[in-house]
Amino acid sequence: MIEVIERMKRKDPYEKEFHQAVEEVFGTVRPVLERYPDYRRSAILERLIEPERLIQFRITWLDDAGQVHVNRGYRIQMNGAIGPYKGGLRFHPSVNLSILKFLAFEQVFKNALTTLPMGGGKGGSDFDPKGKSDTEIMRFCQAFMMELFRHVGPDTDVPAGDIGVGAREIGYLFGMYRKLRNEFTGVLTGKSLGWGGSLIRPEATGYGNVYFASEMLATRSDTLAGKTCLVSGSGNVAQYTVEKLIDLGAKVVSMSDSSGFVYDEAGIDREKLAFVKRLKNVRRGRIREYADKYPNAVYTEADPQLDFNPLWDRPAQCAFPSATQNEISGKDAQNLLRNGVFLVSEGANMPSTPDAIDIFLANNVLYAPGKASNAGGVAVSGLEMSQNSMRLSWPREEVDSRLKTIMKSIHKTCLDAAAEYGKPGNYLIGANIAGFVKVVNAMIDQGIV
Ligand code: NDP
Ligand code: 2IT
Repeated sequence: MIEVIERMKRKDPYEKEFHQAVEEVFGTVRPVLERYPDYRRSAILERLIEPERLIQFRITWLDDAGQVHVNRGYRIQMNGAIGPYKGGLRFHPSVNLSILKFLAFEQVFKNALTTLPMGGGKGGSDFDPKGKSDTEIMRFCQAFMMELFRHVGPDTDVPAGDIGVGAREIGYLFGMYRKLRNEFTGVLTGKSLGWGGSLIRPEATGYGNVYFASEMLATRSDTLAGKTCLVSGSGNVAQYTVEKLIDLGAKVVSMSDSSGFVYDEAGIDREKLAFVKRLKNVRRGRIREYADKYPNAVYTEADPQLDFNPLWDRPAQCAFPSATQNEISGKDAQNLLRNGVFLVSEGANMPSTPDAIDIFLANNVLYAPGKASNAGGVAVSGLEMSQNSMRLSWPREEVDSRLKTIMKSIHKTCLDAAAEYGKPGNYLIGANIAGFVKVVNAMIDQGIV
């Protein structure tokens, strides 16, 4: 185990996020390796950290002023043992191989937990959508798909959204795929409703995370009603997390973007959330405008000099990080505890640093790792694939009820695996072990490939 990790670090020394994700999973599966010595003979760890296929390509596109730009595009087909590769595309200037490999690695275990037949993949580009016109976004998406189309397909690899990729981008990507292949198939999920999308897909990650948090609270005979909640981010995941928290009677007091955060002590109600949705999804503005519109809210600009985020230093009981990786440091975790937070349910992928996780676990916090709590998004993507294959669409209630059932099942799977391995209540260990065992057994069944 240690040798595998050291070799990985020597080979790709700059892939810090990937190392972090691998160490988090491998740090918890030692008892499984001890129970099944066959896993070692099959070089399972080495195989899990080596992508089955890694595609990197040049994207050349023209801006509105006639200037040509070059970006890097990627698709990582990490592990296909239990189904076609499945996972989002991220468009953000920070995108690099390390970030996409960490996301693809997490996706493998997350998808296994959903109970649906999906392997793990991830992709994206270092393209920055901020400030780009709609036609520039379209041209970029088309240029991206002009290369990606030869590597994906409904039975091969099915991308979806992630940071910077929402319904608009999926539309442009799909249009180019359909043109190049001359076929209308479920090659992408997160499509619009009128042409193959699933009801509840936009809501699924946020709703699913809140369903998961409700399940965790139920183990302590508690509910979300009346709880004060901190939410970070103001994109897809954050918006629908806030929506479901409001539905269940919780009070949400914060949202953020990369420029700063708003703290609204009175609570973000439905009307204020509708404002945020318009601001972010239509006008594509900044969260600071919330405080202009609702002057009782306080806006705090992000300060890169600080080693903590003041958003996590406000009185609350529950926290739902829903922006990006490593957004909760050890110091933030201490602040959360001091402020009364006893539940942290991750909407983002790997938002808590290893130090923060250690602090949560040492203090009996109900801590849900993203690969369990944010799996609702990809789960409903899986349901979108099923509907596309059957050429029909399920009503809203049906998809929502399936999402709830899946989140409950993931919750139970985590608790059962944690208990089986002597760590009752530890969702991190439960999620890692359950996902790992499922994928590894499929790999072993399929031989040395
Ligand atoms: P969006 O692009 O819709 O929203 C992202 C939000 O996070 C924005 O408010 C953005 O602010 C903020 N953000 C992004 N990067 C940073 C950063 N480096 N520092 C501070 N804030 C940042 O993405 P999603 O809501 O889809 O994704 C949010 C998280 O959830 C990601 O970790 C993603 O991997 C994860 N996730 C998403 C799923 C989905 O179905 N969409 C499923 C499961 C997990 P700004 O606009 O200023 O960049
Ligand atoms: O991180 C994730 O699970 C996603 N971005 C959603 C992936 C998907 O295929 O719906």
